[in-house]
Amino acid sequence: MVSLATDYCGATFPNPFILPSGIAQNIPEDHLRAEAGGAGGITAKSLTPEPREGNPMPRVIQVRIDGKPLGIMNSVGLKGPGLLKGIPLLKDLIKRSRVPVIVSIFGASISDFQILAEGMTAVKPRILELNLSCPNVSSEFGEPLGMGAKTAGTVVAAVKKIVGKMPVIAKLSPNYPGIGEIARSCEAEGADGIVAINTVGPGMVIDIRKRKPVLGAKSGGVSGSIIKPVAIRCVWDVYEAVKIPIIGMGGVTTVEDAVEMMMAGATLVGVGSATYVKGMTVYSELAEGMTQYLRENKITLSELVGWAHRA
Ligand code: RRO
Repeated sequence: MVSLATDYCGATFPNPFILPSGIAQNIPEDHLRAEAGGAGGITAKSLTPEPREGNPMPRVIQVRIDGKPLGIMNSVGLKGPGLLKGIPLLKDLIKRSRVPVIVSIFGASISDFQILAEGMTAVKPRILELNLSCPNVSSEFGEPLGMGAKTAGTVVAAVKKIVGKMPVIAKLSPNYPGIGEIARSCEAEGADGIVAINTVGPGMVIDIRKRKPVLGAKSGGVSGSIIKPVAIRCVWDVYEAVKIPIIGMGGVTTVEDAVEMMMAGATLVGVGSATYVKGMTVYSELAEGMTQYLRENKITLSELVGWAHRA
């Protein structure tokens, strides 16, 4: 019998298709809509130490190329309730969700991550994601934190010291040539998994009638179908570099995309931008399609993971 159940960092996901961080905004309502649509797991929007208003509107736009809707751009700017208000909301989300919840945190400095990690010892998520790669805000050093291998590893080590046995995974950026090297430094400092990739860019779209950029913040992270080849290559590189399991994401819309992502090395597959095009039921659609694919090809999900590396 075909099974889609997937173990990742000690948690069992009923299927490998999960909501990435940042797609759902309000905790818990928006997140639970993904579960209702069939998501096998949910990642909460990255939490920051202080509340944040986010960037000027519009923050999320569709990218059309040759008239076709091939991508999304966002410059949300980490809108969110901050740590104090976020803790009870996340506890409520974990209590109400029937699938594993991954909680995500973002800091602009090592000390921010330490403060957030302290808070997470009260929330007790199954898995803690460190967002080391938001393209829309800069660290105290003026660049996205985690761009360098050394910084990424230092953050992982600092957080692991605080959260003990809680599995910690690092979300990495494609906007740097050495994603494998960064993943390796995270693994060396105790990371239990890698998430690849965050959005590409930042990019920009200009409205030629208004003669100005469309996004309120002018530029933003690019996601959706147009970034899939970059995501596949990054997941490939990470798989070659580390032994810890990978959550692969970036442009997955169809079962074929998901199979490709798993063959590159992903154990779980994040599906985000596709929800803007297909709605939240994209998760159950993918689960049904994957069941059929596995049956027709007489293979298991775990055999798919990294297949292209062994071919
Ligand atoms: O909130 C955002 O603008 C954002 C985040 Br935290 C991120 O990690 N990736 C992204 O594209 N946008």
